[in-house]
Amino acid sequence: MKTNNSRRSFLKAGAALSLAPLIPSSMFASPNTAIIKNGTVFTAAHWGMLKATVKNGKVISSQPHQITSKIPNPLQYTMPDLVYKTRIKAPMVRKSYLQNPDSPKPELRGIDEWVEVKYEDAIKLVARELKKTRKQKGSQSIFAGSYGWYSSGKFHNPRILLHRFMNLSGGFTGTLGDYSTGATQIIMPHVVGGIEVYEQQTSWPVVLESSKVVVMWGMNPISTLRIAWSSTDEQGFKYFEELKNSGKEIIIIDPVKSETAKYFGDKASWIAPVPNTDVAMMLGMAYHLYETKNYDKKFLEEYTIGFDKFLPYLLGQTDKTPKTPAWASQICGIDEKIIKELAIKFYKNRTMLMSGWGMQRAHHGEQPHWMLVTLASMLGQIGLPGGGFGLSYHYSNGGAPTCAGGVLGGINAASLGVIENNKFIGLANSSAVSNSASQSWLQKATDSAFPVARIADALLNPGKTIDHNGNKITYPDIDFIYWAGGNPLTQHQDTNTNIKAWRKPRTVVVNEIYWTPTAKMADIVFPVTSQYERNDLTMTGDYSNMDIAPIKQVVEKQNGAKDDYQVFSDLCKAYADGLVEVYTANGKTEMDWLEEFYNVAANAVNANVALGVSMPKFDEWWNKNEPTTFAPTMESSSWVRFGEFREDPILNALGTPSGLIEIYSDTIEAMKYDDCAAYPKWFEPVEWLGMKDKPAKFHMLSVHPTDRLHSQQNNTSLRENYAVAGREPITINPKDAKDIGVKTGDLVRVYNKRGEVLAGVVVSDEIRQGVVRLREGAWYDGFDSKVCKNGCANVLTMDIPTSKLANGNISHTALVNIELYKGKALGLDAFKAPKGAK
Ligand SMILES: Nc1nc2c(c(=O)[nH]1)N[C@H]1C(S)=C(S)[C@@H](COP(=O)(O)OP(=O)(O)OC[C@H]3O[C@@H](n4cnc5c(=O)[nH]c(N)nc54)[C@H](O)[C@@H]3O)O[C@H]1N2
Ligand SMILES: Nc1nc2c(c(=O)[nH]1)N[C@H]1C(S)=C(S)[C@@H](COP(=O)(O)OP(=O)(O)OC[C@H]3O[C@@H](n4cnc5c(=O)[nH]c(N)nc54)[C@H](O)[C@@H]3O)O[C@H]1N2
Ligand SMILES: [Mo]
Repeated sequence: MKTNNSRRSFLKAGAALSLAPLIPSSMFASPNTAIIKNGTVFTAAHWGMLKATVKNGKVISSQPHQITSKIPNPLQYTMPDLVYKTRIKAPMVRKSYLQNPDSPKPELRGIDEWVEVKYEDAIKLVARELKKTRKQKGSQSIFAGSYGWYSSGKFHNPRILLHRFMNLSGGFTGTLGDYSTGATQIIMPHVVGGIEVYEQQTSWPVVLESSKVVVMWGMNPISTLRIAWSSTDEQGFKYFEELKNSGKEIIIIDPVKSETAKYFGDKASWIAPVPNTDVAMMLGMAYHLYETKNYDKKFLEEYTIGFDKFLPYLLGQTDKTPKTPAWASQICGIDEKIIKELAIKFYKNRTMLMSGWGMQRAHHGEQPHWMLVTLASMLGQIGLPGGGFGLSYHYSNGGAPTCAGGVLGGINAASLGVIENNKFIGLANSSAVSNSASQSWLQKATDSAFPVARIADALLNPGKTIDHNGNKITYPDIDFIYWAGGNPLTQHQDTNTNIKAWRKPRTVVVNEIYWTPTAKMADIVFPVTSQYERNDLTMTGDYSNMDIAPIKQVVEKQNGAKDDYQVFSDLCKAYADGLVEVYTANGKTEMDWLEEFYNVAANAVNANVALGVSMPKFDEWWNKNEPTTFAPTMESSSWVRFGEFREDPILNALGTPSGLIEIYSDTIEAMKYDDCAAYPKWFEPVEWLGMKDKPAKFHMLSVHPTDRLHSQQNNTSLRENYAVAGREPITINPKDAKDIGVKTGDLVRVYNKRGEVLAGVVVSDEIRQGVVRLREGAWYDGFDSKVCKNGCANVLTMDIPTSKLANGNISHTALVNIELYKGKALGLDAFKAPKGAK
C-alpha cells in the first residue's frame, strides 16, 4: 500500500543546506528504556510528533511536539483515551469455536458469547488450526492480506509482522492495491507511466511563486493532512495558510463545502457539482477549449499520444453526442457559463490542478484523473513551474520539499519457508531446499492475490475468475482469515454482504487493541499493545523524509496486552521447531531491531560529508529523547513534477509504452473491457442523481472523517464534539430537510436496499441540494439489530468494482433515503465489550 519507493533523482543530496542536528556527547552506554513515571515523553503517531505527560505511571495528556501553523489538529490530544478506553482485556475465543473448532458455527460470528482463555492456550489453538487448514486446503486458503492503517513505526508493523510469520510458516493469499487510490493507481501507469498518487509533487515554494490559479478538485486537505502514513511532518497546513494569503485565485470543486472550503472562506470560490459527474464537467471544458482554439496544440503533439483518437468522442462523432458545455451542464449541474469561464481561465493563467482521491473512489473511478490529465495536457502546462496537475497535495504533505538525509530501515516480510515434520527446513528459494511443492506454491501465491476491495466477493465466490488490468484472477477458497491492524467490518463497503462473507471461513483470528467490530467478528482475539506501550522509530513526511523520530513507550503494556511481534514470535514457537529463530533473526529484541534500522539511516548520513550532518551512536541518540531533522535541498525546493520530461521527452521518456502521456491507450484498447474504454470517457455511475428511476433520493458521500483516522479515535472523547442525537451526524441541505420534514438534532433512519443506519441530522447550506454527507469510520453497531445504531456509512455503500480495469472500491457512489426515526429507542453498543468479555 503506501510505499514511498518512487523517489527520484531530485533527491541528490549534494546541495544540502546544512541544518545539522546537535551532536550530543556520549553519556549512556545503552539505550535507556525505563518507562518514565512522572514527566514528559517524546513519541510519534500518524497524527504527528507528540509530547505525552505522565503522572504516577499514567498518561494524563498529550500535545503536539511542535506547532507549525494555526490550523488545529485535535487528533493529537487524545492519548489517554487511546490508552485506556474500549480495550480488549484478555485473549478470548468465541464459545462455539472453543467447543468445536471443526464445526464452529460460523453463522454465530459477531453474536456468539466469548470465553476468556490463557494466552498460551490461544497461541496453541491458532497454531494447530492454521496447520490443519494448510494441510486440508492448502496455503492459498489462508488469507492474511490484512489491510489497514495500523500504527506507524518501522518495527511494530502488524501487517508486515503477520506476513513474515505467514510466509516463513508456509505461505498465504495476499492482496493487490489499496482502498485509498484503487482506481487511480492502476490507470495512471497506463497514462503517465507512474502511479502519481504516492509521488512527490511540484514543490510548494514553486506553486506559491508561479501558480496564478490553484484548483482543489475534490480535495479536503485541511482535514486529510491531519495525518500521514508514517507521521505527519506538519508542513502542509503551513503552505495552505500561505496559499490563503497569497492573493492567488483559488477554486474549490466539491459537492460539499468542506473544512477546506470553509477555511478559505471568501478567498476561494466554491463550485458544487453533482457527485460523480466531474468527468462530464471536464469534457465540457475540453470541448470549449477545442472549439475556441484555446489549447496547446504543440504540447499535445510533442508530449502526448492519441488526442486525435479521443477527439471524435469529444466532438460527438462516435456517439452523436458532442460533449459541449451545455451537455456537461445538464449532467454536472454547473452553469454552462461557469464551465466555459473556468476552462479559459485555466488556459490563460498558470494553473495548478490539485486533486484529492474522493472522486476516484466511485463507479468508473478510473476516468476522473485520466480526464484531468487530458484536460491538463490541453492546457499545456504540465512540467512548467506551478502548472499541470497534482494528485497528492492533500495527502502526507505532498509538495513539502524532500530533505537530504537518511531513511530508516524496517522489518520485512521475509520469504516463503518450508516446514516438514513440524520443523523449519529453510527458505523455498534457497539452494538448501529443492522442494517442488513449495516452488509451485510460490507461483500460486502470486496468482491467488486479488484486489484488496474484492475481499467479500472472494470469500463468497471461491473459484470465480475476474478480470483485472488485463489479467485473469481466480479467487482462492479462503477458509482462514488472520487480520492484524485494520477494521474491515467498518471500512469495507456493503457491511451486510461483508458480514455474510466473513461468516464463510472456518477460522477468523484478529489482533486488536480495542473491541472494534472486526474484533467482535473473530473467533480468536489477541489483545495487543497500542503504540504508546512499546518502542519504535519512524520517519516523518512520506515525501519530505524530514525527521527521524523515536516513538517512545509512554506507559506500561496495559492489561497484559502483547506486542504483535510477541504474538507472532510465540505462534512461530508453537508452529514448528526452528521457526522462531528465523522469525526473530536469532532472538533479536525490540531495541536490537531499532538499532539496526537506525544504523541504516545513520550510516548513510555519516558517509555523506556533503550533508553537514552527523548522527551519533544509537544509544546516545535514543537517550536524547528528540528527533533528528533534515533540511530540504535547493534542488528539491525548486523541483517541478514532469519538468525533466518536458525538457527532453526522449531522454526522459515516461514509463508508458509510447514514452508519452497516453490520452489513448492501445494497452487498454487490447483489453476490450465494456466498462473502461481506450480513452477517458463519461460513464453513468450505477447510482447517481441524474439516473432514471432512482432507487433512492439522496447521493451519500462517505468522506474521510476530520476528527478521526477512519474508525480510529471514534472511541475517544472527540466524538462528543461531533455526535448528534448520540450518533454519527449526517449533513443535509435545508431544502431537502424541509422536504422530508427533519431538523438539526433529529434522529433519522438512513436506508437503501443494502441496509439501514441511525444518524443525527445537521441541516446546513454547506452541501449541494440532493447530496448528504455521512463520514466513513463510525464503528459498525448492528450485530444484534437490523439497523446500525452508530451510523456506519458502509452499511449503505455498494460493493462492486470501479471497473474490470482497476477493481477499486466505489464508496462515494450510493443513493440513500432518509426519514425521521420512529422505532423503539435503541441504545448504543458500539463501544461496549461483547457478551462474555470484561
Ligand atoms: N465508505 C467509505 N469507506 C471507506 C473509505 C471511504 O472514503 N468511504 N475509505 C477507504 C480508505 S481510503 C481506507 S485507507 C480504509 C481504511 O480502513 P482501515 O485501515 O481498516 O481503518 P482504521 O480505522 O484505520 O483501522 C485500523 C485498525 O488498526 C488497529 N491498530 C492500530 N495499531 C495497531 C497495532 O499496532 N496492531 C494491531 N494489531 N492493530 C492496530 C486500530 O485499532 C484500528 O482498529 O477505509 C476505506 N473505507
Ligand atoms: N483527518 C483524516 N485525514 C485523513 C484520513 C482520515 O480518515 N481522517 N484518511 C487518510 C486516507 S487513508 C486517505 S486515502 C486520504 C483520503 O483523501 P481523499 O480521498 O481526498 O478524501 P475524501 O474525504 O474521500 O474526499 C475528498 C473530497 O472529495 C469530495 N468528493 C467526493 N466525491 C466527489 C465527486 O464526485 N466530485 C468532487 N468534485 N468531489 C468529490 C468530498 O466531498 C471531499 O471533500 O485521507 C487521509 N487523511
Ligand atoms: Mo486510504
